[in-house]
Amino acid sequence: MAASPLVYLPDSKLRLVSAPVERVDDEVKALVATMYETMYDAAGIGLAAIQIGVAKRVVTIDLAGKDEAPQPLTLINPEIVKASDERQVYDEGCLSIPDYYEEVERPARVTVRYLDETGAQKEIEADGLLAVCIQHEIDHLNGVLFIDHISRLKRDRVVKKFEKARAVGELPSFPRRDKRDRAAPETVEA
Ligand code: K1U
Ligand code: ZN
Repeated sequence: MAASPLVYLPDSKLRLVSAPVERVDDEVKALVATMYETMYDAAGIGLAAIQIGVAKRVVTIDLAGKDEAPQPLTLINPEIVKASDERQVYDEGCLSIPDYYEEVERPARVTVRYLDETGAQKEIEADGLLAVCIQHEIDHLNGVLFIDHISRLKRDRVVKKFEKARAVGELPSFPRRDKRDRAAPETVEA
């Protein structure tokens, strides 16, 4: 299975609300395989199907480091059923907004109900980076981007930069940053 091209800001597809998967059939399994190829190829820790142009509620995640065995987690039709009052902050990035990072505050722990790649219903309790990543990906399924959680000024600035770059058929460049580590999110004092 080959990787698919990524969809970048300001593509309007990123604002679509993705449709629930009715049945985990061979077509969905093929989509999941393509998503893992694309995510690993792009060195991401997560991917929503809409980021490759498919408006279905499918997410792939793998937080394993370069030297660790893969830990793929497939979430189909994920739903947050519980979120903590406690919050945490993480410097988020997005494969659809390359090389741009900004701090986002979200619930520190979430419980998520989903279907796995066999169609079985599961529940997972997540904290730390996994909680950040799951919430970031579920946002994608609802047409929400991490830049929607930052100030309007910063958001307008980054959107303009990507609009200008698209007009000349490029992606924008940002000041060079070290390759992201899997740093731990920081808890926010109440
Ligand atoms: O959905 C996506 O765009 C993938 C995104 C997931 C994500 C990263 C960081 C915080 C929240 C959600 C990425 O994988 S961006 C790649 C990246 O910058 C990164 C990779 C490893 C650790 C941290 C960030
Ligand atoms: Zn993203």
